[in-house]
Amino acid sequence: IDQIKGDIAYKCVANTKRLWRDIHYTAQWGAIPNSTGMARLTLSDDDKKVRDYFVGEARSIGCSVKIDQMGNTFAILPGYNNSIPPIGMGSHLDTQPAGGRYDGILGVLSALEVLRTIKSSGVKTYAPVAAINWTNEEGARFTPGCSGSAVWATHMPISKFHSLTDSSTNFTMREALDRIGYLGSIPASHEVNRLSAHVELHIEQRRVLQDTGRKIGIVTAIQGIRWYQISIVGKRAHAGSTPMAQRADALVAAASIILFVNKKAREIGAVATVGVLTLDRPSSNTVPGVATFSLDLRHQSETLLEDFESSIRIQLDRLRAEAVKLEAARLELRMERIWHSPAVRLDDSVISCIRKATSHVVGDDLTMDMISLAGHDSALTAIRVPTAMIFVPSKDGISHAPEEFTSEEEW
Ligand code: HGY
Ligand code: MN
Ligand code: MN
Ligand code: MN
Repeated sequence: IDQIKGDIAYKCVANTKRLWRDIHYTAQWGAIPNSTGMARLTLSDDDKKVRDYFVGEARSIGCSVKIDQMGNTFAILPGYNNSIPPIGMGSHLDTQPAGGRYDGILGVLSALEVLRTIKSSGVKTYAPVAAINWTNEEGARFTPGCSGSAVWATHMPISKFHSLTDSSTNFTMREALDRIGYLGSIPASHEVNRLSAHVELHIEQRRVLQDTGRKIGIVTAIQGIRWYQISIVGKRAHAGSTPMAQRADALVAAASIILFVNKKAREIGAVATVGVLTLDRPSSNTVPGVATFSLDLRHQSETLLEDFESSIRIQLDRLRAEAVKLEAARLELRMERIWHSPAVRLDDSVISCIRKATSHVVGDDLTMDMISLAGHDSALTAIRVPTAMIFVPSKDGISHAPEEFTSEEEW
């Protein structure tokens, strides 16, 4: 950063016009028609196209490109001393099923723009610098998310993710990677894939910067996330001839858990979301027999999340006990934790680099420290290397929706 502060920063005013063009040019791959929304699910044909664009642009400025077994893609611009692991600037190019044009995408494309700018400024960095696309951050098509960064960080084994199956295509993640040509040979967590540090530029996905009139958020921590799959097996029955007292209605049981979790989250200051709920062969005139739903819990304290999880398990026990009293006497409830992105404090040395650079570029009065309430690949890279994040404002705090917007001025 001293070097960047010293000379690159003066010469390296990124070309935001080119970055803006990249954002809107690449949006063609996965755009939701007649909206600014994106539906570029991981490892889809659209994801392949944007990956190929990223790789092509990186190679055109002299980067070497490495792809590992999770499809994580590292575009590396050599420095003076290439025996040092690269300084990584990463995020993700996959989107939610109805997401926006900036979540993750801005981070990868601005990293590419940094490489282009360093290259065209004629300055050589001491260590190599890499722009990184982490595979499947969103976890919409293959669940859970942050797959690429979790395996890279040795937080979870590759087997956990390669075997995930996409129910709509029946592809495993491994097959989907291979199908689009991004099943690399390098083990993700291998030494050859190491980084010296990781910085991620991301949209804030809240409205604190907007409301306080600041331009840059210096992220000091990321709250913890836990994902669960809850399945309830009751008893399919006729909607007309089954007395209420004899029902083991899986959907009613699910509803009572969802309301319990929502109430508890409000009481303890956590956030809880049920975003997916499916019934087994639903029918208007049949009592639901099987209900399965997702559960996303988040808070800055791992202890509080642990207690929250225990309280839900106790609630499931209560429901089981009540069901025994029902003449139907059958309600199986299962709660499986399928994802854990630990609450992390980010790295002070990387944070101070960002602070130096941002105070130089925008001035201290336009920056502020903040905690990320959204999850990011950086929560995983922080397990393995010094990591920190930079936030830019989100218009009205909207994200994971087509209306997501961040203006060019704010990059
Ligand atoms: O879920 C998250 O917080 C991230 O935006 N995928
Ligand atoms: Mn993101
Ligand atoms: Mn997201
Ligand atoms: Mn009938």
